[in-house]
Amino acid sequence: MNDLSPLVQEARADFEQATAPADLENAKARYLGKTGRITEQLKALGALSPDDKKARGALINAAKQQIEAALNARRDALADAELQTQLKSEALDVTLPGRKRGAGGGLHPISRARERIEAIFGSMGFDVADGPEIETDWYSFTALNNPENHPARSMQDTFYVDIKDAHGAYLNLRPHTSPMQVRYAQAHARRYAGQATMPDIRVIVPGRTYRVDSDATHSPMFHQVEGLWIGENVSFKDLKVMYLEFIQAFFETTELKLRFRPSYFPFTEPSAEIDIMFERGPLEGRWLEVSGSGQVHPNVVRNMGLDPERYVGFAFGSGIDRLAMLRYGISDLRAFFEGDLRFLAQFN
Ligand code: 2U9
Repeated sequence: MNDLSPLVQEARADFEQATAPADLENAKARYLGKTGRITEQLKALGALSPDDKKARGALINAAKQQIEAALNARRDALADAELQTQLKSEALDVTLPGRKRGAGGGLHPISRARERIEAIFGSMGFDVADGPEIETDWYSFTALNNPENHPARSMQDTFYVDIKDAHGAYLNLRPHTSPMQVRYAQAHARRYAGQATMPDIRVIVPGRTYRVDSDATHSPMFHQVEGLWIGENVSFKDLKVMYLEFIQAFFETTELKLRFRPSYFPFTEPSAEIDIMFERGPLEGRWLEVSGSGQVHPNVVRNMGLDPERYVGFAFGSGIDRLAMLRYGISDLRAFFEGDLRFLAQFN
């Protein structure tokens, strides 16, 4: 009983086994608590002689100090381990990429398609014009060889505004961008009136257009791009070459075929639908209608203020939405107009 080092060893081992602070406090009580083993030893001192009490007391105190030192060391170790675990669980990986704020918006796929179209035609010497969406009857229909009460008007059935023009006809939401081509051509003709020669009219008009139509492939508001090339020496050959150039640039491939298929439009004669067929890729092997076209009708040339005996040319019209659907592989037109950011964000 004289040697207290086995007790100190036992306490040390006991403390080592404690893996949680509560276990350690229980182990402490077994040695230093009210009925702990060191406390018992101290209590037993009372029965000893003063000399023995002094010697024994010093031994017990030394042992007590060693046990307390072991206890504190273990407390520190446990606290340190707990801190390490906490640090690990709350670790911040500063090498991770930061969380970005939203991209802050981007171009709509239809705008991207329109910009591509403008850039391509721009590079081929075409001007880009913009004009009113609310039009008069004359510009939307009559000037385009589509007289009042003619059944061909139903091809461009549109919405009307409850306001009448100077001739008593209701204003309309333009069913195509052609009215602006007429306005552009008129301005061009006026500018060069009386001069010996006039530079060719070469213009595209992209913009919003309206029809009474609504399903997976038709929207009451849609986007068109129409082109016009008028001059003294313009032929269908120019249309074919120009259109092939455009479509190859737009789809970034020369692996496609072009086909002109006879059609009817009031403002062109002869008229043709333009179909393309990809020789590769997901749309391979199917003829796809991408545009209408034709030689501008002499009546329309006259309505521009030009002599149809002298000036001829061609026009074409495409749905920008349709071109964008083909280019980006979209099957439902309505996705363009629903404003779903999960759809829109894919294009930026
Ligand atoms: C003027 C004279 C003639 C433009 C043309 C088409 C044929 C045509 C449709 C294609 C798909 C409209 O968006 S769509 O539904 N357009 O088929 N457009 S020729 O002819 C003009 C334009 C202006 C002064």
